[in-house]
Amino acid sequence: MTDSSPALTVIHTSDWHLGHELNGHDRQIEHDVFLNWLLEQIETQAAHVLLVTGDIYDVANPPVSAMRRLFRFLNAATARIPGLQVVILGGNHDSAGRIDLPSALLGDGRVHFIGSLPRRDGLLDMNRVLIPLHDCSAQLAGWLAAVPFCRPGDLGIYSLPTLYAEVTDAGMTKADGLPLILTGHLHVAGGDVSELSERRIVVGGEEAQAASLFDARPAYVALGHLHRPQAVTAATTVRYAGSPFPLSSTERDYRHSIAVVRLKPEGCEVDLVPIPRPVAFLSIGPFPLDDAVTAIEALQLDPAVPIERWPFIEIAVRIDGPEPHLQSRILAALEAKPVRLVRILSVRREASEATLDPMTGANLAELAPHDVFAAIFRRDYGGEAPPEDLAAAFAQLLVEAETAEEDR
Ligand SMILES: [Mn+2]
Repeated sequence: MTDSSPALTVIHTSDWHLGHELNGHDRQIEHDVFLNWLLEQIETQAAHVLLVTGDIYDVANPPVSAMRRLFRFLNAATARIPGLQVVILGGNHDSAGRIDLPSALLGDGRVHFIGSLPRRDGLLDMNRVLIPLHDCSAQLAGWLAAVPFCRPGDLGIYSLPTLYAEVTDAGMTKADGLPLILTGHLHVAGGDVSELSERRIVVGGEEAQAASLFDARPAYVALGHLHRPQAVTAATTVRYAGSPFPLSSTERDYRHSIAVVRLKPEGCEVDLVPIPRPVAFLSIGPFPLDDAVTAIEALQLDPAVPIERWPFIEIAVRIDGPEPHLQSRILAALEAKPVRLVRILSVRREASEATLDPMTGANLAELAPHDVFAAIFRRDYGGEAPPEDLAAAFAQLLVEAETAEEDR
């Protein structure tokens, strides 16, 4: 075949976290700017498919405003772009059942919600996992294998490797020479994890999956979960689309983008299109307290900007000992400034990553359950890390506790 016009153009985006709040500040303006921009991109890139790989909402029980925002966007997108197909997958922040819910209304239409792994009698329901994709002349032009985030209890007789092997086999058979897109919401080794906003995922005691889950046959593997847009080294093109904007201060330097994936007979081409950022993310320090206060006072900011667009700010203060007035002095300096505080970090002069003991960490919100478990084990029993079976039991318990909390 010599025709190099794309058979299919797919916009891959992820981790929208609709309903997100950053230290109590809402992100609705940023979501609106992103969704309006995305609508234009779908049109200008002449996309046939919009794919969102999980964490569409920030929490399992999202506010009505977040659900309304999604439904209005889908309505506008499908009305404005004739023939557009949309696939939305469940992530670990989402309630699988809540994501699945609209599919009862939508049936085999253009919008697909896959919150939980489609199953029938314990086995994968390939009729629902595999979604046909059509080009602008409504010709079948490819297939998409919809695999949402899988909790250990969702896998049944499968492991992730056997699940992906079976889905890839069935997808390749169905595709019969047309390109296959494989999807997932999981942490694949080699991906870059942000410190704060991606919850740890543990499957069978394993923190991250190997990129060998994906072989060379799919034309493109679309992943969600990590918020930094990035490629994963694997046998085929594997990408995290990343989130539309920073969801924690550790993500403020990411170059957020959407991936425009053009599938051609000879392979796939990916263009990253940077997402405009309507709200700036500032950071000061780490400085000694006096210098941090001076730096805040020196900020030149436009007072006419509406409050919902005020920049976010993180302040890092270097400390030698107790600083009882740290918080109040920083807050006082910020008072007259049109900025929204995300967090104040106290950085000890001597602190380094290697010597940081999770049990004496200053901030409870930043402790990971595994590290606390390992530290308590070391304290009480000395020396080594917890034995494998105990670690696996703890991992299982943690997943159950988190799942129970989310599904409430
Ligand atoms: Mn996630």
